[in-house]
Amino acid sequence: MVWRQLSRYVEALEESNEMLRIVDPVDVELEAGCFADRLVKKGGPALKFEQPRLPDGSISQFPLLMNLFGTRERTNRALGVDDPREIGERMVALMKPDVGGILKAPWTGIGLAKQGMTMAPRKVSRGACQQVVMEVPDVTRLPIPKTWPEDAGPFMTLPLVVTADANTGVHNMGMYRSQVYGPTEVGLHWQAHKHGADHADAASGRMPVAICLGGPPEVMFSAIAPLPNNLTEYEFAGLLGGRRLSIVKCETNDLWVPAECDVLIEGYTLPSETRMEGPFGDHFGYYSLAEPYPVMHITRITHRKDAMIPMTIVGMPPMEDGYLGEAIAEAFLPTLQFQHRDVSDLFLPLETGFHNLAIVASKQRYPRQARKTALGLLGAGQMMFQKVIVTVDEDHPVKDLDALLDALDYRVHIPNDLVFLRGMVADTLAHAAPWENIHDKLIIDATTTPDNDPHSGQPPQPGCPDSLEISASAVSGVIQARMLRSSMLVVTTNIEGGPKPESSMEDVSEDGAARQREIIGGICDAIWSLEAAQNLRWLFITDDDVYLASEEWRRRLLWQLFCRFDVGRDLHFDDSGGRLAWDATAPIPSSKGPLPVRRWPGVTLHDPEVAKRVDAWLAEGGY
Ligand SMILES: Cc1cc2nc3c(=O)[nH]c(=O)nc-3n(C[C@H](O)[C@H](O)[C@H](O)COP(=O)(O)O)c2cc1C
Ligand SMILES: [Mn+2]
Repeated sequence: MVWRQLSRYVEALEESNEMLRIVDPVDVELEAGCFADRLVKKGGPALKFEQPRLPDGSISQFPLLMNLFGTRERTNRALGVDDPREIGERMVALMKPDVGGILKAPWTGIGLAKQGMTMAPRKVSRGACQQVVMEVPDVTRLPIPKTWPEDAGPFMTLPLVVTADANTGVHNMGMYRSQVYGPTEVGLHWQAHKHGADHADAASGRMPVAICLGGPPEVMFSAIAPLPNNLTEYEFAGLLGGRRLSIVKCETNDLWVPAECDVLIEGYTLPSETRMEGPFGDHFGYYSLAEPYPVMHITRITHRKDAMIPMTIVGMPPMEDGYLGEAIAEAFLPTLQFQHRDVSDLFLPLETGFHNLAIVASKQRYPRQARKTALGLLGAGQMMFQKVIVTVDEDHPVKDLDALLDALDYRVHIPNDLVFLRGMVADTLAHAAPWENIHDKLIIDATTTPDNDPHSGQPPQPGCPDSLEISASAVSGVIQARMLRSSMLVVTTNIEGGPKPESSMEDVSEDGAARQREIIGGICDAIWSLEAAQNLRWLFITDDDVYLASEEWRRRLLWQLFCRFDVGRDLHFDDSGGRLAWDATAPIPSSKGPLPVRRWPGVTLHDPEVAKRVDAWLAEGGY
């Protein structure tokens, strides 16, 4: 299925009752995002706000769409596949044509050649995105949500940002959120590792930029796809849509953009001009820190006659971008396997924000093969951002959390099976990292040790009695304790003066941080000295904003454990080296500890008044 235009996909959703149309005015500031968040958490329909109300009280002429990709099924539908792996398989077929087969039966190569030809974009002289010219360009007339109370302003959250390499002219289209500063100024949040940043670094003068909004789903998906350097987003969109992508030239600069987009915003950046961008409630469920980013000056805005504006809300998972991310991981698995042949499967749980945990099933024919696989992946494109990789056996069901805990319980010998990589590339959003863009990484080898490995043949490791849960609960400072497996205990605590979810902590407190280290050290020692804890190998400690007996506790715990800890700073061993404590309590900012803690952001939480209004509205409508 090829959509070619956003409106066709929207109509299809309406026809299958997957689009909730809201005809009452809804504020783009906080309300629309809250609606979207509530519905995506329930696996609900996509949303069309027909009367988005702008901050000045007026109604935007453009409908606002949210949650277009808000479930796994909807994402697949948008991509026209039953399983995103089909996309990767198409790519692999192009990377490695079955030459033998084609020689024997040449006609089998025709489909392939056709596919290859769909990839070259087609230049057209008129684009639907240029049907209507906004006389005075003013981006604030578009329904652009502010999604969280502490956000620095409205942000375009599904923008397709087009730039070109100054030397080669090769175009790039990346999704980089764009903060609206005023009618003709927006901030461009391309992180240092991304192609847009690469173009900006290489540009010597004014650099042309275009932001497209809307357009066919296949084009939107291309902008987030982690493509290799030699495949452009326009080519990939052609491959996805099964048809050459039409592109049209901007009026006020030389960039070419997808002709079928809904809105086209043209402009430029100036070398070395930056402005603070953020804070912004981001997809780890935390506000990302304000940092300087380039400013785009808008020279022209045009749109389709029937333009609709899709946006998203990111925040505490599960969110829409989680489904997009899962589809990306699945779509790119076949190409990853093409280059990394030992990988049999891969899973990036959306609860951990995709970059904090990867579960990698690997061949292990020879000793330490899985570790080699993990190292290879850390050098593969955006897999570079992973904080923790757990390697598991080739046939391990990577999506099964119980199976993961079993593997950690049975197969990991703490002294032998943890590999630390010091001072590596971090995701810009990794707020727990001690420095921007830099952190340590951890590979946990939870594969079966092959016979020809000196560590093989060790007897099964004994566990702890269930009574540990009770004795650990009695330890001073522990609020709740729960055993995950016989070698694994999680406890919650409340660090006095520590960061709380509702607010961010800006200022360094060396005393507070030292006290926190003492409290954590005290809890570890007290638990490790319990009679029942002799065979405890994993001790997870986190804040008490997870309730370990709630229904959702496992998803929530996964999120807390992986988003609140830093490998270099927060892992501690007992004296024997056989027991590990994993401190995932939100840390107090400090610069003098073993490793710094930068300012610690608050968690994305809705304004209570807004949430009450939205919940009442949804309840009335039966949602
Ligand atoms: C909803 C959404 C928002 C995103 N926002 C940003 C962003 O603000 N900055 C960024 O660098 N990447 C962001 N990304 C990830 C990039 O789009 C992604 O890494 C993409 O592959 C980058 O393309 P590039 O390799 O051409 O730079 C976002 C992804 C999604 C799905
Ligand atoms: Mn790119």
